[in-house]
Amino acid sequence: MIVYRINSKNVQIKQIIIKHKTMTKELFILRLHDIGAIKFGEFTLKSGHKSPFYFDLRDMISYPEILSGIADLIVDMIKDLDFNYISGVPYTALPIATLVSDIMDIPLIYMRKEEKAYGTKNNIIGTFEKGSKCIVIDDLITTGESLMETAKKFIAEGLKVTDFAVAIDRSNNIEQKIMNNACNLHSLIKLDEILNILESANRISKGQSVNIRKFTNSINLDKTNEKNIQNIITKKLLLKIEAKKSNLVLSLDVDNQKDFFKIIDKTAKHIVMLKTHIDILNDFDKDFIIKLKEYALIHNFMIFEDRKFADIGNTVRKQYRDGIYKIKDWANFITVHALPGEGILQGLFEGVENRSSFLLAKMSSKGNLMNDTYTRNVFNIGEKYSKNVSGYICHANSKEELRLLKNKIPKGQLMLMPGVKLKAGEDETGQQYTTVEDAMQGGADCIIVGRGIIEAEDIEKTAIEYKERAWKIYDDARF
Ligand code: BMP
Repeated sequence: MIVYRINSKNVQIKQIIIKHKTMTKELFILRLHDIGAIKFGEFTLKSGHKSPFYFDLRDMISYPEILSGIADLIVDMIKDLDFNYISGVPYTALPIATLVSDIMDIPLIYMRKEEKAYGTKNNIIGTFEKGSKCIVIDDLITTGESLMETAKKFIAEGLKVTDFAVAIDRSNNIEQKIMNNACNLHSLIKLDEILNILESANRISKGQSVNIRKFTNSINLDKTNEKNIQNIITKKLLLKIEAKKSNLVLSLDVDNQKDFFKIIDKTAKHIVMLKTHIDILNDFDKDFIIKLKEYALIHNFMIFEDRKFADIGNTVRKQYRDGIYKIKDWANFITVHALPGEGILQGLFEGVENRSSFLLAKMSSKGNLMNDTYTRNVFNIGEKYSKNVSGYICHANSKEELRLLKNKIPKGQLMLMPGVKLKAGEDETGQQYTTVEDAMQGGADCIIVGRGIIEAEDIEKTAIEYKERAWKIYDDARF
């Protein structure tokens, strides 16, 4: 069979000859079952769940007609997409990608499995031009995490990854929805189709396929219904997000109480949290806290003091409890730098009930020193102290980069994004702004907005606009 493909970069028409064209999806599945690449029984997954089925496509390479057949089917699926390089995730998908590259006459590159430090160039095998587009092929997708991990490495080497092609998608559509926000996922065969094919061919019974469907549904439910969340303050926040249909955190950085409460009057109904920098206020007094707590109660929002603690445990313990602000007494959440190590969380939360924090994982200020390793270490500390850490403050300049961060966040913890405005840009001291859409499509649970709202001509109308634009994406992305 001959198909034609227009390569947008070189504006040339390529003739692609699919040699075999004898492979169909149905035959592919039956052959995988024949060779034991699809198994039924009881298998323990990495997550600890007991699965009634298991896929392992590694042995496919010993069956040339299956391997070249799947390559043909993938070519058929991706022939109209725009990319300059083809890559496969080692090891299983690499031979498939090699055949696809050969059929389409598009260069192959791949990422080393044993990675070197990012940015040294040598992580990618093959030659390529920076800024070009690469499609990544994988044999199986379950959570999408490993594909996103691969994409991140390609992006770090200067390539664009906008499409993934996978042979078997066992994610029951859940992860596709997640991935689609950052990259397009093209799945050749979904779990449902596999079950239908095997059932029609009497390879599995109706009962077996019902059990498998129940199993995948229960796993997906388990992932999304917050069962993982042990931190009760996080649960409270999530309930308020639902109740108020708002992901909006207002950053109320003004220097006097009059302006402060004037702005709250206009926005309280629309926000899920109010973020303070208490030390900005010139006229702070005890009554301020009493009034603030009343507002929070009446309008059902939480209070979040953006203190950014960053000292040794013994010092932050006092800073949190004492001084004129006595932050522990009124702020549901605080922000904390994990830089000093885990002692900071021990000092802050020892003996403290009903309080939680967000760790700064990737700041919005240009040139900040939080590199990938730092961010990863922050997630590790946060995961260990999840009783007192509700999530992370993360910023990225695009939804793709943000999605990569989101995928690293430990289960049950949230991602809050500052540096958000209706339009992307930068202020005069390097604060970077990303749009509401990018923030939410990148997976933010809440957006933190300050000047975008408090400096607006019509504060209430603007707060509603931020709230509605964010909520629409959050709500649509749910299952
Ligand atoms: P604005 O939307 O006006 O730029 O305000 C953002 C708020 O979020 C500020 O209070 C700032 O201190 C805070 N913030 C941030 O901008 N970037 C970060 O990385 C972390 C923050 O807490």
